[in-house]
Amino acid sequence: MKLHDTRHVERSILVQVVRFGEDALQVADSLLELGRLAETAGFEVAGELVQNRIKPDGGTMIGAGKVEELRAIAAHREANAVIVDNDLDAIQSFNLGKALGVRVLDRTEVILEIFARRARSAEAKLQVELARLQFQLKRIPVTESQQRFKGKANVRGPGESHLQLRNEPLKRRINELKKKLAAIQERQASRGAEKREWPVVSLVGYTNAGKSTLLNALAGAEAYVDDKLFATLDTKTRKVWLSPTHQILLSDTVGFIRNLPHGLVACFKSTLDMAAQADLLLVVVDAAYPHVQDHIAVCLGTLEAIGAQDVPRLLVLNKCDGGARDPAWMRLTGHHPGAIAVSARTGWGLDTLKRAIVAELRQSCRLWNLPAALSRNRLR
Ligand SMILES: Nc1nc2c(ncn2[C@@H]2O[C@H](COP(=O)(O)OP(=O)(O)OP(=O)(O)O)[C@@H](O)[C@H]2O)c(=O)[nH]1
Ligand SMILES: [Mg+2]
Repeated sequence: MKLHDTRHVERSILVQVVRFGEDALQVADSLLELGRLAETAGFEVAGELVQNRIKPDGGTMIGAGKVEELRAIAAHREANAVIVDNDLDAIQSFNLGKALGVRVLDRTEVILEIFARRARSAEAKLQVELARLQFQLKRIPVTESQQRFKGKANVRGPGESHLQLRNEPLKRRINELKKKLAAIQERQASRGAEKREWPVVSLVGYTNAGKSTLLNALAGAEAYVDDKLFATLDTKTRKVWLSPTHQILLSDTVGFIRNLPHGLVACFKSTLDMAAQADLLLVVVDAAYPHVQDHIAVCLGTLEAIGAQDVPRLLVLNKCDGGARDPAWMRLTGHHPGAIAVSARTGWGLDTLKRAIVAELRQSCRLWNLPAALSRNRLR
């Protein structure tokens, strides 16, 4: 598949439709986050348009009047792309693109674009290609002839068989990719089963919370860290000694984000399965972020979506650089009594975190209740 050429910077206008009753803070945050996503994907943000609607317009999401306004803004700001925070369906995307004469993307497409730029390992590349193709399949260009049939669900339009033909190669490639990914997953599962002599602890959490920095701080590893969303797509696992007698395998994972498309979650299944099968999850959040509760809620929702809701977990409030007097920690401690505050950057709180992991695994992990296995492993 030809990826869109993003070597030159595109100027974009962000668009958000706010529905009646939506939480004002959450939608404002979502728009800010869209701006960061756009910049990470290589776009410059040249303006914003927010519209309040009772419900999105079926044809263009924003309705004819706003389309005109948006076209004027895009022309005035010399923008060549429009990025919509809400999910567009095939018809809305087609109509908006046609009316505006610029490239139109929604949140999912921007995330896909970032993933395509970031994927390094063969597995991550396959996962991203699968996600893009599945997205493309949903968005197979809506031709004008098809549009005429919109709303007449039982009418078989002339475009339909043509469409089926166009879909065939896509579907074949999707099946091929799924098979390749399943084979990789099987190999990993058998290797994982052999290696599973130590408890597995997975770092999960909102993107940019500091998971990779924490892995590096605890394991002396060199995972890629960046102040960008979705810096990590290729997961790393490292051995970490928590005490002279307790070792764990600590793994990094791809970050979570609000409205993470289900298709993407499914494509990163093998990566996220590592979290679902872990003995303990460290749910890492950026405590300095003002609406951290929203991020915690997104994390818990995503854990449920990947079937990891029953894995024991510890909440780790990262970026408490001010130590015990850190304002974020002081603000949150009452709300999350079991949480551990740390600063992966300064190292503050890491010893407490290690002790908490040991205590948690002593209770829940079968491996640590087998002294013979432990001493055998220690001799290796
Ligand atoms: N101030 C401060 N910044 C931190 C801390 N830990 C991480 N960061 C910064 O936060 C940014 C994101 O860190 P990463 O470790 O890449 O975050 P991540 O959770 O792995 O992010 P993704 O892989 O994108 O999901 C980087 O700029 C880090 O330097 C911390 O304890 N304090
Ligand atoms: Mg990372």
